[in-house]
Amino acid sequence: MNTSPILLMAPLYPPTQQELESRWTVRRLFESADADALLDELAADCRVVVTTGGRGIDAAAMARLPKLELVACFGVGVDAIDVDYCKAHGIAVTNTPDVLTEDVADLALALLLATLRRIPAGDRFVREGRWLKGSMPLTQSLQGRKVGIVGLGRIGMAIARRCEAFGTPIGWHGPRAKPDVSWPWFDDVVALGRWADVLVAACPGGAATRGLVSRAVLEALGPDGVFVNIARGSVVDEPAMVELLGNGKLGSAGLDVFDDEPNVPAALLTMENVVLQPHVGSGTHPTRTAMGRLVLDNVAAWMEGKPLVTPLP
Ligand code: 8YV
Repeated sequence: MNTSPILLMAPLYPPTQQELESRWTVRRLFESADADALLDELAADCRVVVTTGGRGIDAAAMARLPKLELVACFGVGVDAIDVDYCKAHGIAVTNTPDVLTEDVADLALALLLATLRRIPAGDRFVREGRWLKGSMPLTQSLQGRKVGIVGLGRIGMAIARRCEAFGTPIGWHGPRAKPDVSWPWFDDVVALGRWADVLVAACPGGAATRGLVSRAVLEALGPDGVFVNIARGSVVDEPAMVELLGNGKLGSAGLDVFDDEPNVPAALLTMENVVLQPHVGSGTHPTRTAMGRLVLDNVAAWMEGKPLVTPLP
């Protein structure tokens, strides 16, 4: 049995963390008063790091752990992990694909409908007794609107399937066309923004997609356009988005992710045309349980010298 201590970078879903800590020796970096000292102490024998999609781990920290062999991520997005460093140093990375796809896609549609139909505003309207004095102003509709999806991976596909059920035309952008997908592919995101009435970001984060939903894309989406982001805050030019939402050049937005979480640009907090969520796409008990199971199974596989369950290719 391998007794290598595990470095835990951030708190996990509590039942997952509890099981991790009951099965192996776990050191919590996030509670350590002296992170440098902990890294020094673990340098000689730490072979496994467990982290979250948000926290990740950078090259500087990994360089302090020369025996590192596995980074197990609680989350599908690995943009906060320096994967290039891992590749160069033979460190395996695992993530939690598939198990969160449907919940994240559900939240994308929930945000889309909540934004178009002003559901949080309607809720406030009832609670504050304003209905007793008159009707709520009418809203936009999803019907008859074209949905553009940026990133047609597992989550993007699940969003597209849901949109088909709503009867909306679908277009998409990704790095390359897919022969088995019949929805129109746009090689240019600005062209997709011009075509679409609603744009949903569902692509991975990281350097390759930073600012992909640019000012020009948002301007193309226009004053009646809706932007939904369940991907990463980094994929959109956030300052431009805030400015355009404020001056009416972009209609509205439903946002689950931000560039500097948990900090949200202050201007968004007072906008009526925005629906905000605290990065909860995968935040349901069943999905977090399944994500935790994958993390635990990957760590167990590594500890027992077996093939990893969900390694990055
Ligand atoms: C989580 C996520 O919020 O899977 C991802 O990439 O962004 C989310 O599921 C996060 O990783 C959990 O800490």
